[in-house]
Amino acid sequence: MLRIFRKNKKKPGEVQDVQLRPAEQSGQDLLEKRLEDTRRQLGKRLGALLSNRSAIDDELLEEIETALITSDIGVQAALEITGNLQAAISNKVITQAKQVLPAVQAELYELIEPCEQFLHIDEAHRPFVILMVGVNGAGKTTTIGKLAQRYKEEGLSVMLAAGDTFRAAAVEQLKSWGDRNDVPVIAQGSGADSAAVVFDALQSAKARKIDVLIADTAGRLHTQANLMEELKKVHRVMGKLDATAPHEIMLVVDAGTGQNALNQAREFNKAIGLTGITVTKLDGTAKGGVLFGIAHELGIPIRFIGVGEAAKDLRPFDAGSFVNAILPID
Ligand SMILES: Nc1nc2c(ncn2[C@@H]2O[C@H](COP(=O)(O)OP(=O)(O)O)[C@@H](O)[C@H]2O)c(=O)[nH]1
Ligand SMILES: [Mg+2]
Repeated sequence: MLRIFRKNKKKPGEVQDVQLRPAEQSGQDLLEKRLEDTRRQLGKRLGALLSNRSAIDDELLEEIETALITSDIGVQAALEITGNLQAAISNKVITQAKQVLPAVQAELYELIEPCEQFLHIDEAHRPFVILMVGVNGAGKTTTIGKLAQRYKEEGLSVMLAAGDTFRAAAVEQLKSWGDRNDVPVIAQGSGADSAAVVFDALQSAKARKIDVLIADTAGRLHTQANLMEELKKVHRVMGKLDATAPHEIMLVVDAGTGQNALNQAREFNKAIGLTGITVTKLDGTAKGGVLFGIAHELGIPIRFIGVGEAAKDLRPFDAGSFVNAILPID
């Protein structure tokens, strides 16, 4: 059962509700199943800690802190949560052990809820340009394919730009997603200038009145500095055709890399400024807690989560269902 209900955060004139599809709304069981490893790491461990426990003492708080830290939530966020618990215990807001788990759940929700910001494809921008960045293997190209399918299903016209020109296979991979979804892919073959490919694609998307242009990029060049310079160049050339583009700079990180995902978010954000994050491969990892670390340190909107290989396994990030899936209270 869902214990946390989404608060109505909508301010007048502001559209920021997560738009979950019916299958996503009713797919809590499936989400729990896909997030099982993280749930075992965090939820079951905390549950075991707290069952048959009557006294709330310092030892308990320390054990909770350890459980949170080893769930990849990050030291800072874990300390903040246990600090708040300590305060609630001192103030007699929490007086019984059975109140602790719901309090942890509420803390986790409060921490991550600000990052629940749905990516709206703003009609004021046509094409709406999404620049995808992230290290090799994070899931960029796959996520682009899934997004292409999602937006097509919503009736939007989509175009893809094969901006990862560093690896020959990357262009082919993007083309096959394009073929599958009947979406045009602008490419120039491997070794081409990434910025030139993206420039061409944006020009073509404008001429064809495409709704959404999604640009793939390389995840590794000869050095990290080279990569960041290339991404800045891609950004710059887009600006020559549309001063407001890109409208989203989305980092893709693999949850399974744990604290490295947080490092990547930090580095990419510093170099090029991120407007959103997608966290992939939450199925098959116990490190899903890293979302809280990202939320705590960077506060960047978490747009989507990837919980499997299929297109439908890319879900808009919804804080309530995520927290309920990894730390259910029954
Ligand atoms: N299980 C699972 N695999 C994923 C997910 N997202 C991506 N992958 C896989 O991760 C691998 C690398 O993805 P790719 O898109 O090529 O990464 P890129 O180098 O960043 O473009 C592929 O085998 C994908 O199928 C996910 O959410 N769950
Ligand atoms: Mg790729």
